[in-house]
Amino acid sequence: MIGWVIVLIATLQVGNAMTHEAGCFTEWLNVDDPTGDGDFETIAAQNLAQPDSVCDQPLDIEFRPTSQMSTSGGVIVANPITGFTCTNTLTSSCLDYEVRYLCPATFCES
Ligand SMILES: [Ca+2]
Repeated sequence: MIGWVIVLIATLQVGNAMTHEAGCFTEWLNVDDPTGDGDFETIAAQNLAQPDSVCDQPLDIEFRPTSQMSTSGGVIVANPITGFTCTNTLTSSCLDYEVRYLCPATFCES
């Protein structure tokens, strides 16, 4: 039984790796800063600032703070469908983040 579980996990990991190899990441993107309500790096905001800079259906999203500061506050939500948001709270503020998206190979070649 344990052997079957290991085989299944290995198969899923290989599948994900192959999917990623088929695409490419965009540049690191940063269209907002954390002043006001927070840092809102959404796909809609990005495409407004730079049309067609993000593919229609990203496969994945990565985000990182632009500074080396280790303490990060706010409430972070990130997904490849809408993008990234960090919302300031009464007690903790967001860092400035940048994001990039993994896009399908068809987008990379265009
Ligand atoms: Ca930002």
